[in-house]
Order: sequence, then C-alpha cells, then structure tokens
Amino acid sequence: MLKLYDFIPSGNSYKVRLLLSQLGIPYERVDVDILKGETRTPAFLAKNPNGRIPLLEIAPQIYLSESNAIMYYLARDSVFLPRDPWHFAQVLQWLFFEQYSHEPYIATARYWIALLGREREYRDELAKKREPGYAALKVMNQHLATRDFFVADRYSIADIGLYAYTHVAPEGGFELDAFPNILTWLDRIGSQPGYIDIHHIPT
Ligand SMILES: N[C@@H](CCC(=O)N[C@@H](CS)C(=O)NCC(=O)O)C(=O)O
Repeated sequence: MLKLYDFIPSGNSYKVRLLLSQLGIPYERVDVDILKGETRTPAFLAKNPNGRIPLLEIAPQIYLSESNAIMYYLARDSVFLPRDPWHFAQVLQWLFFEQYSHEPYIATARYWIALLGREREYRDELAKKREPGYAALKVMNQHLATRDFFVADRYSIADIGLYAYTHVAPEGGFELDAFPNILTWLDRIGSQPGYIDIHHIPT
C-alpha cells in the first residue's frame, strides 16, 4: 500500500491527500510534524535528503518527493491529467508557475503567520512577499476570466496544485475579494467529487 509522509496543515501535502481522495486510492498516512523538526531527523533524511514533506513511499523504501511530481505519478493514467501533449504541457506550465511564482510568496506568508505565529517578527520579510504574491493572484484571476478550470476547461492536477495554497491565502494576509474569478473557481473546486478540505484527517 502507498504510504504518505504528511503534515495536515501543509498545502503541499494537502495536494496529495486531495488527489488520493478523488482517485479513491487507499493509503497509509504517516504524520511528520514539521514544527517539531521531524523532517530533519536522520531517519527522515534517509528517506528524503531534502528534508521535506510530502513524501510518497510507492514501494518499500522507494520514495518520491515534490508535491507536483507526486501528483503527476498518481494522476498519470487518470482523468485528472490530459494526455495530449499541448494540454499536458499546460498542466506543467501551471504547476511550475505555482512553485516559482505563487507558493514562495503566498505559502511562505501563511507559514510565518498562521503556522509559526510570528507575523510581527517577519514583518519586513512579509512586506516583500505582498507584491509578487498579488501578482500571481492577478495572473490566475485573468486566466480564469474566460475559463472554469486552468487547462482544457477540465479539472486537473493544475487546479489542485493552485488550489492548495490559494484557498488559504487569507491566512497569510492575502485578501481574495478583488479576485472574483478566483473566488468562483475556489467554490467550483470545493464541489468536485471526492473533495476533502485541508483539515480533514483521512482514516
Ligand atoms: N517543493 C516542495 C516543497 C515542500 C515543502 O516546502 N514542504 C514543507 C512543508 S509545506 C516542509 O516539509 N518543511 C519542513 C522543513 O523544511 O523542514 C513540494 O512541492 O513538495
């Protein structure tokens, strides 16, 4: 059985939990508390030298890291990943966008404020996250002006990848009210079959 090394508040981990739920794939969940340094123990570093979750054990001692790579692995033969090269490449485009232009700003701000509770301490660093974070939201909002989903007008792992940290962006101080297309899209994602919210602990 697949084993997911996971931390419930993590948006990167949530991408994988949400996809596994929607694929109906059973798995074992191993809680790794990043706030207690559990990703940096010798035992965990032997599994993922990069010291981060999510981490998927696809067979005994065969590990895959990086949330978006894990989503690709799980979704490869499913309706959540288009097969034709043009749409497949667009899914990659949005997943790379998420990791380079979105997550470093929106997720990091949430981590400092909501998970660490250190808004005051990180005030200057947080200020630097605002402009690029809002720029990413603007790009998403524009794209969604004429589409229901990010690629090929079908729900895909591109949507899951972007949903994970966008829907909790206000926890990092990013207000979404000025982005009506994003708000409608968030509702649309929340009504997909098999949807679970980020707090849901799979049994
Ligand atoms: N690019 C990676 C980022 C993974 C990541 O940053 N994981 C964080 C939690 S969201 C983590 O494990 N932090 C613990 C640490 O750095 O020790 C992905 O998409 O999976």
